[in-house]
Amino acid sequence: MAGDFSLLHRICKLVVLVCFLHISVTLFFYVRSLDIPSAFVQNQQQNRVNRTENNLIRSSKLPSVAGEKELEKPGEKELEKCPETSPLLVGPLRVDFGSPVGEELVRQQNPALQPGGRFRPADCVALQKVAVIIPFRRREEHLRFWLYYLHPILQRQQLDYGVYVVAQDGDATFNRAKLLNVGYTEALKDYDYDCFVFSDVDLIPMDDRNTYRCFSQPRHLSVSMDKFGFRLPYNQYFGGVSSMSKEQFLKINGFPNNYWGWGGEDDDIFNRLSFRGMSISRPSGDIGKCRMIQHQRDKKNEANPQRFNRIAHTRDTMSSDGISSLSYSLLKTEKRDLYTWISVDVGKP
Ligand code: UDH
Ligand code: NGS
Repeated sequence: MAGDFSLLHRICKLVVLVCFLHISVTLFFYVRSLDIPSAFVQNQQQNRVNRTENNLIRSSKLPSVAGEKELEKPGEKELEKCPETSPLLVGPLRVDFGSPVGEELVRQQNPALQPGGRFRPADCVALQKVAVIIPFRRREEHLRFWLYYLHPILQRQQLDYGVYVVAQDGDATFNRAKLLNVGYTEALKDYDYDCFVFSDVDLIPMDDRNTYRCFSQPRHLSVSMDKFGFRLPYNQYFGGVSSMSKEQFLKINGFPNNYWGWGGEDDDIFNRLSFRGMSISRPSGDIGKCRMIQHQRDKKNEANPQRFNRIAHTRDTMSSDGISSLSYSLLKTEKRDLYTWISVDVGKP
């Protein structure tokens, strides 16, 4: 009986010892997990390892202006790639054109802009280098609204971007698509852009998740315009705002040069894309909402009576008419505070 008791006593002591050991080990790890400074150092070290293993990119501390070579300098900061989705996005935006805005206000609100309307994020390397090209003639008030709304959006989208306003000089009939070809050519003289966004001056996105960048297929961005009741007017519609990588743009020989006046050039671009086997990528109707600044039809941009005949022959004309046959006279390139101004003589019909 006494023997049984001492065995039980020894088993109990063993159990208590095991429990004590268990509690001590648990306590040790718990206290270690509370050790914030050392956990932080550990994380930092881990981050450093990850950065070296993954695509480590070097870039100067301050974003440098377009055209500068990316040379490593002493005191440089290592930057990682920006994330796929910018953490700075806020979603739906209030857009109204009730009271006019001045350029001074836009300058004040965008202190990080470089001359020529250039920007790149300071704390990460943008995923794409985007040239935003605006066809233009005598729409100064619209341009101020565009700059006021778009600069903050494009910066929140963490893009390495530049804005190019391509202004048709003189009073000849307007030629939107040719101006876009000029914008593509001139922007590439400025910086090694890999993506091109073509935007009318009077269209403002209502949601910053509608990223002004390029996708694996050409992108139509202005899919849900207020003037069309926030829906596509027709499935093949490719007007307003669109984006294309350099490769996609060259695959279709750029845009047609011979659409003078209003209408059809965007349908020709759509035809080019489909004849080259590409499809159109679009944001959802919700994210793709945008407002158009109301206006009257411009002078010297009357509906082009030849447009129906031209779009019926895109297949035959696209390889001879496009970026490969573009000719124009460059009158002036000026790096203004909020955009690069390109004044051009595109000729006449
Ligand atoms: N554009 C100019 N100046 C012009 C003509 C066109 O800057 O004189 C540019 C501008 O970027 C515009 C784009 O080219 O947004 C497309 O012009 P558009 O006239 O083809 O298209 P928009 O949507 O007007 O501006 C369509 C006709 C509206 C008639 C409205 C009648 N109430
Ligand atoms: C189509 C035009 C397009 C134009 C679209 C929307 O009819 O160029 O309307 O125009 N195509 C032809 O005329 C062949 S809008 O209402 O925005 O002025 O983009």
